[in-house]
Amino acid sequence: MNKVLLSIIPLAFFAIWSDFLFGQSPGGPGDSRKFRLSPVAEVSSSDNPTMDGRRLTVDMLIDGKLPKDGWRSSWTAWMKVNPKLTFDLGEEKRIGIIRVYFQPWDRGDELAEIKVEVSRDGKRFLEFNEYEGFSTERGKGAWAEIDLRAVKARYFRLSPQYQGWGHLWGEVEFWEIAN
Ligand SMILES: [Ca+2]
Repeated sequence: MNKVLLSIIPLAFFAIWSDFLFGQSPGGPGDSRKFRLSPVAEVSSSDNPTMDGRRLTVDMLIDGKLPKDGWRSSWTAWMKVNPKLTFDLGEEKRIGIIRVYFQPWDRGDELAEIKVEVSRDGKRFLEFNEYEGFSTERGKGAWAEIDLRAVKARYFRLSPQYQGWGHLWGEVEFWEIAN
């Protein structure tokens, strides 16, 4: 009987943990905003991925799937390159949170900074803010959560800066404020 219980507990723990990790609820407890995931119409990059660029394209950042941990699954990769990524939501939305699924490789604080610019027409971009402090365990995927509070725009440009190897990104989510 004890043996059976012991084998069930780790599975249950994993189920809770993975639900937390891949949960559909950004923000934290006490956040009065309600969110819904916004579709992204199109993504483009100033620089093509530097490795497997034809297979592991920027479109994989908006396919709703997450790469596995480690070297190197289906991560879209820029080695020693800082891309500028432009996301078109298709229409103007009020966005509260952007989440980036990424994996630091050489060092835990490899994703040093992300600059966010916004635009209504896709031509004139306004600098919104710069975000840092995305330190996490090397070789494991993690969500970087960028809190914009509430910004109305159709186009979002993310300019990440690396320190160390470069960038391994798996998904970018735009969470619209629903209330
Ligand atoms: Ca993906």
